[in-house]
Amino acid sequence: MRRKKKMMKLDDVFTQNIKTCAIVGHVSPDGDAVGSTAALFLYVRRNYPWIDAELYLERPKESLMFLPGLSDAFFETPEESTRDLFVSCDVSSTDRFGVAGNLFPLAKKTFCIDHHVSNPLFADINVVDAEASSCAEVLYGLMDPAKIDLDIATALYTGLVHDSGVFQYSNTRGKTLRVAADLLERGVPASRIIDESFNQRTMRQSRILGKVLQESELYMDGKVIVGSVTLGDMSSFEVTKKDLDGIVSEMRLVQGVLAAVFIYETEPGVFKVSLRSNGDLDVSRAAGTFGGGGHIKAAGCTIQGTIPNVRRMLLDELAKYI
Ligand SMILES: [Mn+2]
Repeated sequence: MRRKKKMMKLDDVFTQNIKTCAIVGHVSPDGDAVGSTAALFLYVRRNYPWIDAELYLERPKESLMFLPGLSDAFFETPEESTRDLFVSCDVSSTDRFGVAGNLFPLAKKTFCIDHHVSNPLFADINVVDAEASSCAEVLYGLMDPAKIDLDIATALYTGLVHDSGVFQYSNTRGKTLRVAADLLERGVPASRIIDESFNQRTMRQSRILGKVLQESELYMDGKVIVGSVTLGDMSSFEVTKKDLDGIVSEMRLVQGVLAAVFIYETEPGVFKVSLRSNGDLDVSRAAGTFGGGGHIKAAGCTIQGTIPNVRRMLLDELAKYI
């Protein structure tokens, strides 16, 4: 007789043997990385009081700093020492840990909670659901519903909202909405989270968005849109790379576009590329060719060169799938 395998829960991992735990999100943390790590951090602190839990993130953008738990987070690289457990949320590979990657090889046990299709299952315990909208959605499934308080619900809801584009991207499934409904019923201030952490832009962010949209160009009979920002642009618009979030999603909305490519310079001659797709085109394949990764419809990579040759390399790669 085959016994039904019991679903793994956080209670199975955070046992009495775990005394120290580092929780880590990905580089340039977005709403899902910040929301899911903050939710897990609070959950561990409040439910496993014998565990010394630490949250490590690169400093999130200001609009996410309202999240409960962040006032106790560390934004700098810790001294190397062993933790009983190292947990990553929303991190697709071991080179994307952000400030506390140095703790990963030293940890006694590692635990990966994620939803990236490209995740190679790098930890001792891996819970990776590529169908989930967000890491927050995966994490919710691991939690005991009775232990989700309003702060934890707020952090989870923020992760859901950001990675699903307020439940509009195609990664939004029935389960995403059922999780959101449950969190809403727990009293999460949903419209405030959506407006203040997702929809609103500073004037500078609006202006750089306008510049990119104004100057972006169509290729391959209008199937690919490409836009870019140099370090020079960033300094003249007085913005940092955190202010460029959401630009590629706006580019994607142009009619007829199958793929949007947004190229921005992070240091002289080094370009981060954000890719978005409409329809079935798999941009994580294109990103993977250049050593990056992500999801089918949202991926990224880093390429060295100049804007014209980075653009050419990406267009040549995308032409193989279009
Ligand atoms: Mn995510």
